[in-house]
Formats: sequence, C-alpha cells, structure tokens
Amino acid sequence: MQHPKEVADLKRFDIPPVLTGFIDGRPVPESASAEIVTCIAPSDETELLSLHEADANEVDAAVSAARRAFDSGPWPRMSVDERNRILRQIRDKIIEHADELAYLESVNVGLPIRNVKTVHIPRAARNFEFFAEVASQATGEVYTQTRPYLSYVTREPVGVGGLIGPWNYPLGLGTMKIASCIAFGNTCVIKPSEYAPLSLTRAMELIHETDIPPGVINLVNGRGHVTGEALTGHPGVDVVSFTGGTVTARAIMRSASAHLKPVAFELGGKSANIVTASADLERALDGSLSTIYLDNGQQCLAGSRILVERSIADEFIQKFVERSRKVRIGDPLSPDTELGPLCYEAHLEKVLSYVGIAQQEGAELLTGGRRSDAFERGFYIEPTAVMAPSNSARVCQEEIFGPFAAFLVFDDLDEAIEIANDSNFGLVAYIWSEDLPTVMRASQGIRAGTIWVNTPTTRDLRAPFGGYKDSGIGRDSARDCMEFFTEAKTTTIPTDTFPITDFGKAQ
Ligand code: TXE
Repeated sequence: MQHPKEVADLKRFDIPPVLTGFIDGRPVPESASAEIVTCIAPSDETELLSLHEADANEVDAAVSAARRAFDSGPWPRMSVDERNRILRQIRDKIIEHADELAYLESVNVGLPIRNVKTVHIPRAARNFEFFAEVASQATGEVYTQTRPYLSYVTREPVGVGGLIGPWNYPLGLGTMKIASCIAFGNTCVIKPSEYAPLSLTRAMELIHETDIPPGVINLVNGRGHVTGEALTGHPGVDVVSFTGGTVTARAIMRSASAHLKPVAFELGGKSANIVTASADLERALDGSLSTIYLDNGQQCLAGSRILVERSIADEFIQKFVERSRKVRIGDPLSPDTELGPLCYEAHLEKVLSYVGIAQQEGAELLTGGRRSDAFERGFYIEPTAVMAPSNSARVCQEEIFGPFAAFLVFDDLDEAIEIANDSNFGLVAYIWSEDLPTVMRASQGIRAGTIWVNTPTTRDLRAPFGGYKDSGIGRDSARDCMEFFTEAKTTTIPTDTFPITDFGKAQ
C-alpha cells in the first residue's frame, strides 16, 4: 500500500541539482573545471544530482582550513562547557530539520523512511549530545606511587581528523565520526560516500547556522580514489577514521602509513546468527528476519549466516521463507515499506551475482534471488535466502551486504561456535537461547566484537563497537573514541626536593 499524502509531504523539500563541498564555514563555489560525478536515485534510476568532485587542491584547502582552526582558532581553546553548548545547538538543528534530513537520506540511499525517521535521524542528533556528555565527564589519572613524584595524565586533542564515511548510513555514521572527533577539541575534514552525499552535505549548512567556528568541520565531496585518497594521504591530517569495506581499508592504511597516522576502521562482517532449539522460536524468527532485512540488508552487522540447530531447522527455515515472501518491497518514502531499493546499480549487481555464485557451489535457492518484477525501474531485489552447502561456500565467507541470508544447519553448540569462528570477519554474533549456560558458552566462545543475546541489532554508544580480524581496527565507544581522538600527556612534578646527579661539579 502506498501513502501518496505522506510521500508528497516529504517531497516538498528541495534536492539541490549540484553539490560541492563546505570549507572554512562556506559552501565551495561551483567550478567549471571540476569532475562531475552523477548520483542516481535508487528508487527510479533518475539523475538525483551532480557532484563537483574535490581534487587534491580542494582537499588541501579543506585540510588547511581545519589546520588553521586547530592551530590558532578558538575551538580547541574553548572551555568544554562552551564547546558543549555548540554541540547541543547542532543536536537541536538536526532535530528541527529531522523530516528534511530523513527525506534526503531515504531518497539518496533507498532506506525505508520508517527506520530513518525513528532510528537514524534521532541517532545523528544523539551523537552530538552523547559526545558532549562524554567530553564533559572525562577524568584524568594521577600516579603518586613513585616518591617523591606526582605524575598526572592529561588528554589533549590530537589535531585534524580525516574522516571517510560510508554510504549505508551517511548521516548516522558520518555524524558519529564528526561528533566523536570534534567533541575533544579537534577539527576535521569529512568525505561522505560519492553514492550518498546528500544528507551530510545539507547537514553542513545546518551545522553552520550554529555558533560553530569556521574551519572546525569541513566537507569534501568526491570519489574514494580521488578525493578520499588525497585526504587520507594528506600530511596535515593527524588521524584517519574510516567506515567501509576491507579492500578500501587496506588502501587507506597504505596511504596513511606514509605519515604513520593512526587509523580506526569499522569494516564489514559475515556475522553468525545462531538459533538453538532452546530459543523462543517466534522471537528468534522475528530477530533473524530483522537482522538480515532491516535497512535493505546493507548493514555491517547483518546476521547474514543463519545457523539453525538440526531438530528445529526445517520448520524454522520454512517459516523464515514464508515471512520473507511477505516482506513489503516498495518506495523508500512510503511509511509501509519494509524493504527499499539497494543504494546503487553496481551494488545491486554485486548482490545478485551471489545467487549464481551460490548455485554454482551447490547452494539451494530458497526464495528470492532476482530483481523484483513489481517495479519497472529502481534497484529493487526480492528478499533472498539460500541453503548453503557448507560454511566454506563463498556466500558464507564473503560480505554480500544486501537482503541475502545464507542458512547452515548444526548439530551441537560446539559445532555452531566453530562455524561462527570459521570466518575472516568477527564483527558481531547473535545467539538465540533461553538456556543460560548455552548463552554463556556462545558468548565466551565466539570471536567477535559484540554478541547480541536474544536480541536483534541494538547499539549502546557507551559500549565498544568494532570488530575482530578483518572487521576492523579499534572500537567506537565513549572511551575508545576519546583515546583515539586525543593524545595522552604525562606531566611529572616532584613533591619534595631530591638529589640530581651532579655532572661536572667535582673539584
Ligand atoms: O565501499 P568503500 P564500497 C562493504 C560492503 C560493500 C563493500 C564495498 O561489503 O559491498 O564494502 O562497498 C571511500 N581512499 N561496506 O566499495 O569503497 C568511498 O568513497 C580513501 C561495509 O561502496 O569501502 C566511501 O566514502 N577513501 C560498510 C568510503 O570509502 C576511499 C559500509 C566507503 O567506500 C578510497 C560500506 C580510497 N582509496 C561498505 N576508496 C560498513 N562497515 O558498514 C573508497 N573510499
């Protein structure tokens, strides 16, 4: 069912035909010589907008603005309370413009508006409030054990952050990077994904209606191998924070290594979702559908390998398939839509290519596996599930990043844990069981950064989030972000006089 009124109401917001960057508090003027990157609307394949790509000179201007704002501007020198007042102004701006930002995010990425409105926009606003709170509650360390000295540790902002955002949650994850970077007194340059630049670029205008000083947050738009590489390799950038794929992460690490820049990487996953016979099966079914189909399955934390205990497997998988066939595919702007189009065409092709890959390796297609024929245009795909031949199949080892579940059957928990760990990734895992020892064994045995027990995706910003193995380097959390975006400084002072070696005093 479509809701023409709600959809029309959202379409009152403008989409600018051309997007540029935002440097030193001002939009970058359009340039006749810029490379043009065209963004396509995933729901109908029309041209959404043109990006004027930032070249190395523009990136240099953005980094120089961030450098000036850090080296001599007011931001790092402000009281924490004053900075927090401005971070809260940014939060309020996002809330005030929530409908517009939700519309832009949904139109550009294809995310169903329902979840964008209720989860992602509130999260974007919360990011600024949360890191304002973290910065104001930060404590130091004092060591008095080595007498007669007192050593205290302070944390100072690290400098300029080079932030590279992904396309799946441009605003939620982009603002997380910005907020966690600037809350501690740093300045930054962010590059959104070339596929999804709209919401974050608009947010820059709104952010600059607050008292944020110019140059604290700069944005450059463009493709990864041009704009992104110029940013991560720039000598004026002190640290790099990246969310995206593992292949790109390796390239970024190489370019950051020239200046020994610390990197924080939040990468992909192939997370095991273990459904045991001791689970509340109705809730496990709801949770399993949700972790793989929510936000079109374009989530690093998707439960994309569903491991089901043999005694319940047939019934569980049959119910999963029945429910998959009833998922409402549609216009991402319609409040009823559960599954929108994938973000861009090459990504749709990548996701669909795994149907053939799976079948060649002996997998059975359980449902979906093709473009939805309900739409003449748009990157729509049916919810897809396969029964994998074994965990070594590519559908169980590679991140597909779409509404595509691979099922495996296990006989006991040890086997399930072994399968879960037999992966190059280690981002999250899900365990469904009402039996405490089962839950505890799974939680202790699985090598992943987060274990969700009887619950689909739930983020607590206070707790570390990030991956083992190829799923990343570092964590996001109050403490981890503070440590990444600050330098520790130890100051040692004697509390009494003490003898100092007297070189050259001998008569
Ligand atoms: O992402 P990329 P892609 C995974 C998912 C997806 C795969 C590839 O499996 O199918 O990655 O997606 C910028 N220097 N995730 O290719 O390339 C790029 O412009 C600097 C998981 O679209 O990782 C964009 O801003 N920057 C994921 C950002 O990197 C570069 C979210 C991410 O793009 C660059 C997205 C370079 N050389 C994809 N090359 C998650 N962890 O949630 C590209 N970029």
